Amino acid sequence: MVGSQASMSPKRSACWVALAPLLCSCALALQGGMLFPRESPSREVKALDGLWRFRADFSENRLQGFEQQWYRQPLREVRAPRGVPESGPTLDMPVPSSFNDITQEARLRNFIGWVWYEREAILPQRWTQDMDMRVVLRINSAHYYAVVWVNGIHVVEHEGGHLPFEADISKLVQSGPLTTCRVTIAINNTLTPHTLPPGSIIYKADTSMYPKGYFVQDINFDFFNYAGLHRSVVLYTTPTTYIDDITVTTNVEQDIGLVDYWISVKGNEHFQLEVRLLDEDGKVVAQETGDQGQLRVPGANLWWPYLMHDHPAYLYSLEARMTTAGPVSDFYTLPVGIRTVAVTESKFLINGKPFYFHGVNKHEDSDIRGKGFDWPLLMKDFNLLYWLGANSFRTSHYPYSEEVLQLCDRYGIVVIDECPGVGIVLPQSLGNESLRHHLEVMEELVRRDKNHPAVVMWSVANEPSSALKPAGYYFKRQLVGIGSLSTMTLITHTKTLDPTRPVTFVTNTKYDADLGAPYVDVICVNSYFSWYHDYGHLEVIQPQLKSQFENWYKTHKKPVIQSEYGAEAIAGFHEDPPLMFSEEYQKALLENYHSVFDQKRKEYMVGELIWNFADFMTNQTPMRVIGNKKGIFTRQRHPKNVAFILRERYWRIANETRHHHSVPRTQCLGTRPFTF
Ligand code: GCB
Repeated sequence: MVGSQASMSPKRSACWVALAPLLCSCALALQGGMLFPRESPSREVKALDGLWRFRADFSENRLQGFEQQWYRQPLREVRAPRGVPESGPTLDMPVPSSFNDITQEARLRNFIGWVWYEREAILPQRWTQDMDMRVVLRINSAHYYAVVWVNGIHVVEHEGGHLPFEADISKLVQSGPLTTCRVTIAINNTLTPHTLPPGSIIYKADTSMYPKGYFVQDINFDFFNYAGLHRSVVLYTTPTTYIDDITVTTNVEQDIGLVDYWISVKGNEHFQLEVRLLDEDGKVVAQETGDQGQLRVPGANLWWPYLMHDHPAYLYSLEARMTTAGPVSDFYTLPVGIRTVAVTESKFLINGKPFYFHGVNKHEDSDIRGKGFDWPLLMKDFNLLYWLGANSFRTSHYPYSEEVLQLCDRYGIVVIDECPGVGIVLPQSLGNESLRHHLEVMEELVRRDKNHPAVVMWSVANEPSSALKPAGYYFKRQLVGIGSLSTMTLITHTKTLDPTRPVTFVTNTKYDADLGAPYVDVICVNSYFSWYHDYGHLEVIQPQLKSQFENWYKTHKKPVIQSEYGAEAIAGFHEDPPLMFSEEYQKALLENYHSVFDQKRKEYMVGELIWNFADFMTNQTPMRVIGNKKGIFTRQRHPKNVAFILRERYWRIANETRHHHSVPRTQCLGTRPFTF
């Protein structure tokens, strides 16, 4: 890669500087909610999916787009001033999708720096004329740093590639006789030691070996750094007085389901709120008024995980109706699952019953689309999870799209919701600057996902260098200096944001060296015996795995999840006796793990999550053959032999642990009315 730097625009650095005091004080309360844009009698949604104009800024400093203000006029009309070379024509780029694998250009696949997306949106007339209407632009995922303009006016910036952000653009679109608006989004995929995930730009200054200005993006995580608009960009409307956020927590007292709710309304202090809870037949089972309260549901149908109950994933609908003295009213409907989560010294409990995670780790990853959201892929994956008898997954190693979590709620797939804290290995990535950003990301994640019954635990990181001295402070749980938010570190902060769910991070540090483990609720351990060490020696797995479990449990007296284990197999490679990379080796490795799991799950082991659900793309390295091949399915979702082993196992475990409860109804999944 040639270029003097991949750095952000001057504007971008200015933005980070401006954020510093705010983040320093850790007064992180985000402004406003982030309710998923849903249609209702008072709200319209318009997705801007499809082809966008796209231009990567290949200029040496990557700043030509800012210097020439590409946002000021339609991208296709940009004419470089005399003497300055054109940065190239625009391409048609699909949204949602990563841009990397769409063209045949190697330099675009590996591009580091700013890329520009642009499209026009046609606005219904009432959106531009009705002054009682808000028009909001929402970007569901732009990886990694994004700057957004509407009709050439800067409206919002956002750091972080996996969580949504919004701008109220009502004033812009209601200020003249407009029927269209032009949305321009500049996105920079550069990762630094303080981004999440972190990375470093390495400049190769030796001109005898590299072209002038050569640099590469170094990363410490094992998946390709796909970039672009990975999820939908939408425009949606609300009334000017509107339901801004809803928080729901649930509990159960005997057979009474308790739904506590808090609703925040913006735009006017004078409003009335009516809240109704409807069952799956549309019958009102509880109602309340006011912006907070408790809905009581006698004989409640609880939300149970898949395979734990005859009618898993029961969802109620919470309908909030806000009215004002004037003509304005707003309606929002939120799916609600009533369930409890608790952790004891050796158990993970859902609705008071022991829950065993038999599931997978996933990635948002597929051919051509990269990390782009895709409904057919998503449905295929859920069908495979059901086929497999998997009841859970971890969103390794970043928050997945909201549609994924909505399907988990609806299908009863339990989720460990992980933030993008992966590859935190350099000491500077455990410093205050990184911590501040990490706290903010957790705040954005909890704000987005707090109401999903499927989400039962937060994971604040994957395999950080938790033996390094600063890790103790970074992950800490206690409040140092009462009353001062600024002293809350990662786990405390997350627990304060959401006191209803356990918090963990996933470790590969030794049990007696891990400085973060004392603060987690559940120990999640990754290990690759007979793969990354003792290669080829399957016979070491059982003794090593036994000591792993015994040491962790003895030290911490907390339930343990095997959060990753696995082996690479290239589909169709066969060897007997088993050799590494053959399907037989993958199978034998798993069987050795399983025999230890079967002993330990009688004690304090509460889950096993295979690495990985499917093969996925990584950076090119001598360790990877066109990506990581530890999938039990190929990247195209074809089963390897081991998928059948796991399927047999998961169904057996499910049948052993299945609970029968008194709710007699049965209903086919997929037949209920389903609104996004
Ligand atoms: C790990 C990481 C995961 C990798 C996996 C592997 O421990 O958490 O991101 O892909 O190992 O296959 O090396």
